[in-house]
Amino acid sequence: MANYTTVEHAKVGVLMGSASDWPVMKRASEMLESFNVPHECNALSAHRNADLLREYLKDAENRGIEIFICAAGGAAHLAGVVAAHTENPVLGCPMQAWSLDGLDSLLSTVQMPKGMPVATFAIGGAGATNAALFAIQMLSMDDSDLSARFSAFRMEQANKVTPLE
Ligand code: RP5
Repeated sequence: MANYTTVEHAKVGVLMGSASDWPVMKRASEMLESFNVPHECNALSAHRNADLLREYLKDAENRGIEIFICAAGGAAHLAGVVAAHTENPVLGCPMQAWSLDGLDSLLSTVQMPKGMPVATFAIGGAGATNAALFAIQMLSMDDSDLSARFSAFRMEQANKVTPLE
C-alpha cells in the first residue's frame, strides 16, 4: 500500500507525481540539502493517490511544512491540486514526461485560474533547481543565517561568469 515519508522539522515538502520524476527532482532536494534546509520528498499523484495526497497535505501542514514544491508531467495537476488544499506557497515544476517536450506539463501547471496561484518554474532540471532556490529565498526572509548562505551562493554564481580571453 502507498505511503509517504516524513522528516522531523521539515520546512519544505517536495512532491512529485511519480517516482519516475525523481531523477530530475533530486536536484531540488540536493539544493535544499546544500543549504541545510530540512525537507522531505514524496511521490504522490493528484490522480492516482488523491486521498493519500489530501491526507499527506493535512499532516504536513500540522507538522510545520511551510512551502510545497510540486513536480508533475503530462496533465500536470499536482501543483494546482496541492494549492487547492493548502494556504502555503506552492511552487510548480513541469516535468518533460513522455510527450510535447513538457509543454503540456508547463501549461497544465502555469495556467491556474485567478485567485489560486502556483509559482511555476522552467521545464525540467533548471526549474527543479530554481524552485529549491526560490524556497530558500522565501525561508531566508526569517532566517539571517540562511540569508547569508544564499548571499554567498549568489556571489559564487557571479564569479562563474569569466571574461572572454
Ligand atoms: C505524471 O506522469 C508524473 O508526474 C510523471 O511525470 C508522468 C509519468 O508517470 P509514470 O507513468 O512514469 O508513473 O503523473
